[in-house]
Amino acid sequence: MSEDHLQKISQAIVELDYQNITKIVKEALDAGVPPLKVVLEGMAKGMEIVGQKYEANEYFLSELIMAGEVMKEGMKIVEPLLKDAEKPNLGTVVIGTVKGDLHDIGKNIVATLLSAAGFNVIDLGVDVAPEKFIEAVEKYNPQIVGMSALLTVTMPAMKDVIDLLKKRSLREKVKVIIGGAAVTPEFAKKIGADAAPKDAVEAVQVSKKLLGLS
Ligand code: B1M
Repeated sequence: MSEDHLQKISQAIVELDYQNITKIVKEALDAGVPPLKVVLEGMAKGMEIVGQKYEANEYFLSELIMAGEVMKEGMKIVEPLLKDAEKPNLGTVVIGTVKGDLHDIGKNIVATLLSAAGFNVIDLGVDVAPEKFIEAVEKYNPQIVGMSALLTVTMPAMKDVIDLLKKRSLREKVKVIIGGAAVTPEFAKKIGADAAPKDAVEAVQVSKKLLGLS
């Protein structure tokens, strides 16, 4: 039953069904499908298929843009449900998508779940220059810096941020987590990040672990 709803959600993303995504997501939630499942096993799955179609030249840039809009529309329904009213204060996370990269759907989900878990999240948005990350670290004094990159060509910007943190003697003060479709634990190790959680759920678990909270 839950599988049918998830399949419908994924299909709505693939078919770029902006008109009906709200209704389909609401139906799934009303039927008791957990909000996180709707995001990770419904909408994100659909986005994966959209990416495959783009690679196969079945979809083009306009379809990528539309798929992003459909997912954002669905997220409007789910996001409030992921955020708890009563939260502990686990610390501050500064997060952003690195310079040159405009993909923010995954980063937003990570930010939402971190916030729901009790972190104070400072979201710098997309296309964030290394200097901006540093300014935010100096201003907000976070325990964690999180970076997202979806393009292989923008992944080196993560190293630029870490190098700048080192140069400004800030690296020891923060933990650094990185993520995005092409990011691997090996890459994280190579550039000197602390961890590369594979998804938003793992990002929360890893963040707590890095701070000795679990
Ligand atoms: Co683009 N795009 N895109 N795109 N896009 C990809 C990434 C691509 C893989 C598609 C493909 O070819 N199969 C490909 C990259 C190839 C590569 O470099 N290896 C690509 C390309 C090429 C491009 C353009 C260059 C296309 C062009 O212009 N010709 C262009 C680049 C623009 C730019 O950034 N400068 C471009 C543009 C776009 C849109 C703007 C149209 C749109 C983004 C809309 C938006 O984000 N607001 C878009 C989309 C939608 C995609 C795909 C289809 C879907 C991405 C997505 O939202 N996934 C994508 C294909 C794919 O990824 N398979 C593709 C759903 C999301 C929930 O997953 O972001 O992976 P994801 O996040 C996950 C995990 O990765 C992880 O947790 C998240 C949730 O569980 N995670 C973290 C992410 N960040 C994390 C941070 C953490 C921890 C975990 O800690 C801090």
